[in-house]
Amino acid sequence: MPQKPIVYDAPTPQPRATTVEAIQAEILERLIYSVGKDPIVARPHDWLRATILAVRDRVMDRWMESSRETWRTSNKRVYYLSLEFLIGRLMRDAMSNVGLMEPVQQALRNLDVDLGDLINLEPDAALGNGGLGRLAACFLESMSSLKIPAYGYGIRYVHGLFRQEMSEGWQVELPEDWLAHGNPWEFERRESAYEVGFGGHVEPISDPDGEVRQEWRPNEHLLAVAYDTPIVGWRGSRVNTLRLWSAQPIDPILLDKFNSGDHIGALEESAKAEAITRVLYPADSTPAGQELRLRQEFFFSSASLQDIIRRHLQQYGDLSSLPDKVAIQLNDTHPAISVAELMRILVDENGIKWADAWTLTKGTFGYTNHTLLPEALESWPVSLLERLLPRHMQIVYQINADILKEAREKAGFNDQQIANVSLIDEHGGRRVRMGQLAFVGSHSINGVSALHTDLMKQTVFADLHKLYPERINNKTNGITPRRWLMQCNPALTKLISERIGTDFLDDIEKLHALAPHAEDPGFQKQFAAVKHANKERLVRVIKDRLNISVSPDALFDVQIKRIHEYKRQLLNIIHAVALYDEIRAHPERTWVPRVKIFAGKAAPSYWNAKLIIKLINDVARVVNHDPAVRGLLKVAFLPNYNVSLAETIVPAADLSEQISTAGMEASGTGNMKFMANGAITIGTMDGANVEMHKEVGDDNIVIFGMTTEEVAEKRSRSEVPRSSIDKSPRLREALEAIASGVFSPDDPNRYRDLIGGLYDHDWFMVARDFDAYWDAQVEVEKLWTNRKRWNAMAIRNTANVGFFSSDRTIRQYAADIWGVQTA
Ligand code: 26W
Repeated sequence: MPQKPIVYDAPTPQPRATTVEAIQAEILERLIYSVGKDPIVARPHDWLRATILAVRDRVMDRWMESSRETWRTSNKRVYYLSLEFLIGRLMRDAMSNVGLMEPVQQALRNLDVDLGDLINLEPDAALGNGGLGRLAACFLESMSSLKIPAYGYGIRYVHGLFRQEMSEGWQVELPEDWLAHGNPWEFERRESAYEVGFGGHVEPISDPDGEVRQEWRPNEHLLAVAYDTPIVGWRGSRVNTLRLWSAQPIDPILLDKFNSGDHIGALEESAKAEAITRVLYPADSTPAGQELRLRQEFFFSSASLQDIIRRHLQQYGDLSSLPDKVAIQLNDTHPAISVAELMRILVDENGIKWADAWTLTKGTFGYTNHTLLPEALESWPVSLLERLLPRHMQIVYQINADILKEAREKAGFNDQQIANVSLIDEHGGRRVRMGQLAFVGSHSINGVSALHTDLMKQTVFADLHKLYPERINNKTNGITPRRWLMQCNPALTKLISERIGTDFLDDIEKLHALAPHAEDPGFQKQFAAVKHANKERLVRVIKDRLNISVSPDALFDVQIKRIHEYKRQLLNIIHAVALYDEIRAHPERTWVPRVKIFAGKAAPSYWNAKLIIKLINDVARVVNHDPAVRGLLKVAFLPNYNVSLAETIVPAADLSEQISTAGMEASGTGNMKFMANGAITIGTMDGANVEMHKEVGDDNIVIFGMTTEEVAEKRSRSEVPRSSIDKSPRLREALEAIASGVFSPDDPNRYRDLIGGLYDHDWFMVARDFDAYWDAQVEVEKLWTNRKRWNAMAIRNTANVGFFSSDRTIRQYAADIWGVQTA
């Protein structure tokens, strides 16, 4: 059938009514006609599905209108390529952003269903590990809110980040199954499917005009099928698309193979195709280094680029306008192979000259770096690339030849500098460095906090920065205030609205108007009452999940994030042990009651991180049950940290632990979420803490510890850390207690090596920062005891969080990197 021309200014569907009656009727209708359930027997999951479908209907018209508008106006589109999107739950976000919370709640109440119960039933879409994935989710929401025509592209993992359970205090990983009840948010787009190839060989083809071009002939093919999810902006201003790819065999039943009698072979091949999008790699700092991971990276890069090019050609008919109409942001190096794939598409498939293609490529890509940890920088063996992506390997070599020539000619680099900018790492087996590839293929390379960007220029990319001094720029991370303030803390949002009006809902910088109320005793009382109520809620969660009783009047001292040695949960738990010793040694003193709350997952293969979880639980068991402590100190490790748990913990925190070894946390974004919700930060001068300190002022944050320079200096002089332990009896006693098995009588040697590392090299400066940390905690207790002072600080933290909104971050990306307008 010939395609009819599309008329983009045809009227969009009539928006659905948003009255309680209309919503109630539609939830019932959806329950009966879409879910197929009689209301008298419907289960909570059926109601959830029906409600999501009714809410979804109320964003469809805006979704279609948003997409039509981009076609009509020919505005530039932004594509955010990320192997991770840590979305969490979507229903409350969507309802709240289109203003449906109240009518839906009432409609459900009329049907005798509790909205809160349904919200808690929705599975978390945990298609990410941590900060990088959650940032991608916050960015999507901000891009919609700022009316940027944007798409998120990623993978529809069947199993997201593993579910964490505790077995005798050890982390156990269980498969996560977010799709078990189906996913009412997504639309499968069978028509948007692309072939992705692997392996095979490259064939030189002579064109009639004598030109030789290369043609990649893969020997393995599979299908990338699109699944679309609407991403609703604040006040429904715009609805963008998150397009996630699922891998399927080209011929789903492999009929030929099956019919020829090779039943097992047919099934194996189909399972192999689907394996690509089956699970998320659960490591957030060490590259998996496995072929399947590279397949994931290429699979989603290739499908996304094919989709982008198809859309561009459909609208503009020609690729020379690509950088004017398309901006592609690479979220870390995970999609970096896109640089070679776009070159292949331009040169091999569209006959564009190499030099022109390179200009188009650089004009189109931007690359964000999220970590400096040397072990986290991705590289792939040349041999693997040659086998899996032979044409891309050739392209990488050709790009590299051009870069090395420039380095020699333009910059006059010496051999070492040339080796540093090379895309090929020649040490220990030849490997392609994906950071270098992403860098040279992009017109913009950004870090995620001011400090991190400076360090990028000085360390990993020092020589590339010399070669291309205009490219590196900073874009300090942000968080969406919709999810991380308005939705997770409605009571605080209401209180703020009553005090300064509702302007801040649309422009979070307006929270500055709160600052003059910081010392107001009446406002302080209300602010503290909201915090107290949030703490009571968390008290119940701790009781339900851990059977630990804690008082909402205690100081809630919180560290929630991935478990990693550089994040120094170990420093925090050693502090707990030292505090435990002191409380028992000095029962006559007045102690500030404190609850240390931890949550976070460890990479399954990261032994020390898992051991630190066990240590926290071992310390908790002893401390929580020791009558000599009189409940003054409690330790709670909440299992299965995810976005939803964060939404419960963050509003209830008094103290936010951001204590990474200076120079190692690229930015941090949890720190910003706590700040928004009026917690005081205890932190090092690392990542975005540096900018938080600047925004909130020295009096409203507790900073301690070695600076980046001091850490570097100590590491370079292989000084023995033992002296800092010998100098500190408090630290020594705590370490000896842990190492000698006081908390692990069943296995007294369990922590010997972990603690031994602190005496030996102390790479993360746990021992050398301990005394400063202890003193900072004493300072915290002093501030807490002066509750007026504390409350004023808390209010000032909320008042000054505006800078850390992802709306600000996205405005900067839009203006400086993408060249697109924002609302
Ligand atoms: C290849 C294995 C791998 C996977 C993920 C290596 C590294 C990563 C990420 C880059 C880790 C990550 O999530 N980084 C975090 O990114 C956040 C958003 O920019 C920052 O706030 C955190 O400081 C940074 O650790």
